[in-house]
Amino acid sequence: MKKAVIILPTYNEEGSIEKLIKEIFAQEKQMKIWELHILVVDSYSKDKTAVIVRSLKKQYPHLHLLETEKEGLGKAYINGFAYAMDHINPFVIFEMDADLSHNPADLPRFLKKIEAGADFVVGSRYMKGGSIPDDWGFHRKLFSIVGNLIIRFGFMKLSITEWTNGYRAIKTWVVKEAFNHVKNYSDYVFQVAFLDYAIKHNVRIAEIPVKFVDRKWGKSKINAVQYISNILLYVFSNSSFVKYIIVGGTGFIIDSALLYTGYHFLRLTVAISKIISSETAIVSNFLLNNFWAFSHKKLEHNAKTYGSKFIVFNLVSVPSIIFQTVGIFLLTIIFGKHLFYPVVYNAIVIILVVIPYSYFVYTRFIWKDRR
Ligand SMILES: Nc1nc2c(ncn2[C@@H]2O[C@H](COP(=O)(O)OP(=O)(O)OP(=O)(O)O)[C@@H](O)[C@H]2O)c(=O)[nH]1
Ligand SMILES: [Mg+2]
Repeated sequence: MKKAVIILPTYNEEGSIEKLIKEIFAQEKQMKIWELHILVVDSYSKDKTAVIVRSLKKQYPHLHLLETEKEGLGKAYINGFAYAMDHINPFVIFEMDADLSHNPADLPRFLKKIEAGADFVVGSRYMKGGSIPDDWGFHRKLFSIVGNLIIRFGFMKLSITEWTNGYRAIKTWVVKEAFNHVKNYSDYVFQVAFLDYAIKHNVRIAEIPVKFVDRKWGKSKINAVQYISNILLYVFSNSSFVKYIIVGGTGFIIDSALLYTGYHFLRLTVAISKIISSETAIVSNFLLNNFWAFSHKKLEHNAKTYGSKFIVFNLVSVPSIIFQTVGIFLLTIIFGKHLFYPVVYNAIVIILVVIPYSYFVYTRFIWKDRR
């Protein structure tokens, strides 16, 4: 038998905890290879949550209770992970809300995905077959949907539809590896940080659809403003795509300044000015991308790999210079020479053609995933 531990973080969940524990253990009947354990991580609830769990422990030997300070959802999970690894030694660890928003009947489907080879299974409300409650108010729907979209586009990882829902099954080795990263995030943003870590370390991720139902009992513990600002801050400081845009912006300023100087002050031709400005921007972009934007995929530390990758970087940048030179030429024919010529035309070509092209080739040929 393989052990699966379902961690239930609780703060004042006396109205739902007993029903939830019974429903989870009832799922075990239809499981052949899994032994279920439940670990309730209670942050000294002011109601009877812990009292109820303690009395149920007599009936269920695989029910565990860990009591911790109230330091946020992420911290409760971190403490729960450490306890589960030390005392229960499971093969899989589940995250699950304790307010009956997550349906225990979904547990076998998570485990099927694990059996099929996934390391990290996400319960998604936004894929086909999943849902958020119809009766959520407009604001709540908007926050949830827009929040998830910002994260998906911020990380340019469109294949993952759900980042914030805390219904997940994760193999213990992944929890162990990610522990030092996620322990820095004590709040709800912990969920985003954990999935981000898993993606960057090539963990096999799978999604299954889940229907999220509203809590019928008790109060939400979420602070919306703090939650959203923490998520935005995380995306801005950890997304390669956002950093790539900033690096590109710096390169663009260097490129424009040199192009303008070459053409207007040094009286060089547009093509020569363009080659000088582009090559300088290429060097700056290579260094910034390598040591900052894609630093988690940084190349081996030696002159040989830097040298060969720099040559590849230059080669894949040649089409960009051609796109820009030809683009400026065509736009000049159509619209003539105007203020700041040729800088504005250069900018148009960069935004429409060069940025999407470069991101595509960089992530596929230079800072590609280590697999
Ligand atoms: N141990 C512990 N559990 C917490 C803490 N904050 C939230 N939780 C639990 O985490 C789970 C999710 O929190 P919720 O308040 O339901 O957040 P939500 O599901 O996003 O929002 P609602 O469904 O509207 O309540 C629930 O089981 C909470 O009891 C905490 O600081 N410590
Ligand atoms: Mg909830």
